[in-house]
Amino acid sequence: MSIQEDIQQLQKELAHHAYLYYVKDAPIISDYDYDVLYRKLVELETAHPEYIVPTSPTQRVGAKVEGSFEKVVHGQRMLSLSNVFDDAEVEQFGVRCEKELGHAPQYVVELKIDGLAVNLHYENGLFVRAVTRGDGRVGEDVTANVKTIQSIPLIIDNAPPFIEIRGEAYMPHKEFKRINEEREEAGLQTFVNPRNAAAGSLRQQDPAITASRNLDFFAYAIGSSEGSNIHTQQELLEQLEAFKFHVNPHYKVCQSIAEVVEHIHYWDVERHNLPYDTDGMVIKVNDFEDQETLGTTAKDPKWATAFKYPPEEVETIVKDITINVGRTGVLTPTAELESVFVSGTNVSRATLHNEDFIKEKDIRIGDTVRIHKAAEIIPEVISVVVDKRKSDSVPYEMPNACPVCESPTVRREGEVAIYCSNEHCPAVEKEGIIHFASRDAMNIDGLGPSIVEALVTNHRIETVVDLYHLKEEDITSLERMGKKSAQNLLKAIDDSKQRGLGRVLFGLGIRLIGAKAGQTIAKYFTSIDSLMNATIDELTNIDEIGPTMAKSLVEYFGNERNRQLIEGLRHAGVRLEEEVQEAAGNELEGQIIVLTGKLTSMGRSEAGAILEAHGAKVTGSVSKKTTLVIAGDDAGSKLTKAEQLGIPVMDEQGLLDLIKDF
Ligand code: 1X8
Repeated sequence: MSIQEDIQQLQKELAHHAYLYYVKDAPIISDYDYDVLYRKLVELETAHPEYIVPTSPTQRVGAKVEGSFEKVVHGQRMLSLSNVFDDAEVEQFGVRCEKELGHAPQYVVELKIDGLAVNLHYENGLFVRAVTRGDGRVGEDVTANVKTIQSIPLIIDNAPPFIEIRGEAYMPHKEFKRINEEREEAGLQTFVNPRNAAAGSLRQQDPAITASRNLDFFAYAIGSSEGSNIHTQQELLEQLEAFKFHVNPHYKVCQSIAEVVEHIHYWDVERHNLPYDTDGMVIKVNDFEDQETLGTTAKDPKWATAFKYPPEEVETIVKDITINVGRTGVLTPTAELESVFVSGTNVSRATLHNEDFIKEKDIRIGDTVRIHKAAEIIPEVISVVVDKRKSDSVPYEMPNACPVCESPTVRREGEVAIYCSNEHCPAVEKEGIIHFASRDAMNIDGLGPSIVEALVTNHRIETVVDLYHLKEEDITSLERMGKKSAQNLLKAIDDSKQRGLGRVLFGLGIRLIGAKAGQTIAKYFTSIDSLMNATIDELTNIDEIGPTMAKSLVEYFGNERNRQLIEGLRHAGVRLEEEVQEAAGNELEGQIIVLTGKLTSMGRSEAGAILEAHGAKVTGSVSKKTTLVIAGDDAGSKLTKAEQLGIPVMDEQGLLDLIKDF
């Protein structure tokens, strides 16, 4: 096989595995094996960029786009749907269809997904464009962002020359929860519901951000299409499945309007168990000829309608507003509610997020409020029933003092969160220790929140360093802790000393430094000493570390108390280095290299492939992120730029020395 065929084969293979994973939810290879294949394709494409095609699996996340989204006219108008709200209205819809058709039609009933309608354009089977619904006639070009949705095929087989595929882009509950937790922790405004989160994600300038939001897409309609021979909505859904789109499996072909009503009742209950939001059911006349006969009004088709489930909202009373102080020192207000039953469970608390949320809705203690569940799981206050407010009620004010240590609270510029100003706040220390011991950090088995709480309250520990000086009797003196449990816990604490720098960095709870960033930084610097003295510029040299993360690290290590904490850990025997994986490979791991000028012993693309294969990233232009420039003969402006920026430069002999062992 030629290189080009190799590349095409890999592109196809990876697309197929992505389909099995993201659409069928039935992968046949491990994530690891997928990564190996992916990496192989990246290597080959880097060495032979002439064979990179826009539909390659490596091309899902493109570069940042500047400016606003371009307007695009839809090939065929994206219609809205009329609504029905109860069984009688569904039956009336059926009666009208039957009367106008002169016979009782079949119906297809589908879930109505609560996301954003998107129109995908395919030319000769290749994904070329994605457009939002907009006003139905003109939408916005969101191609770069939609392309990051892994379940959308970039190539469809046996497609007509041009086809529009319509469906709903949405955010699954799990992602919504994860993203909001991250945002809350970082002091950022959280998303109100998955729909808003999906909308925000599709309107990003940087597709890498959209990619990190893990949106999904259900296809349910075809717009313009040349030469189609589909006759029913059922066949259409089957065609979409054959094109390898994610089609919602919970549709039903119904023989009568009574069956439609029954299906709607079934999903009224069952929809609360789905991992994404639905806001109703869509009823469509199945046969396209019947659809044609029924026609379309100015706004919406007469052959379809949407049954809207009433939003599940209940009233209850805010008995109190309590404040929790988290690991980062953020004060989070919670409404303590008169317990009520909503969407399947009893609810007695709801997060109020932050000061702005409370102010905007003017939520007060004693108020009657309407609540619902966001993403089917998270209780949320929607609004205050002002009519039921007592005359003596007063607006709620966030505390000026930390409820735990009574230090003043502060609100940082550009953030919605209010913080305790005391770095030693016992609440912060306690949450910090719980985080340090958690699975993705130091993974100290048996050291959960309740034991940490007991150890802190009984003054056995104040900081994570104290963990490593605990004695058996410190633990056995706690309630319900016997000798054996104490020994097990001490052993787990001792074992954690060997976890390595990456986990320590995450465990320290440095703002914005997650588990993955911890590992990346540890691999790059390999010891805490070089990291502690790194400048912002040195830190941002790492591909995945942006300026805000770098600033956070520099601030953290600039703090004398944090330095003491690290010395304490070192003294206790905690390993503050990262294992070097393979002596040779490591030299290139994480490096960002630019090749320039003529090489005599090999081509630039061959050299690039070798460097990439050993963990380096090879890029085309010199920037301050570049870590090394390899300059062959007659190197020009790139070499000059490297010298201006003070980036290390190596000649061809240097390169040969570097790769001689590979
Ligand atoms: C909107 C939606 C439709 C479907 C599912 N979810 C939606 N949000 C479907 O047909 N399965 S159709 C539709 C529309 O036409 N406005």
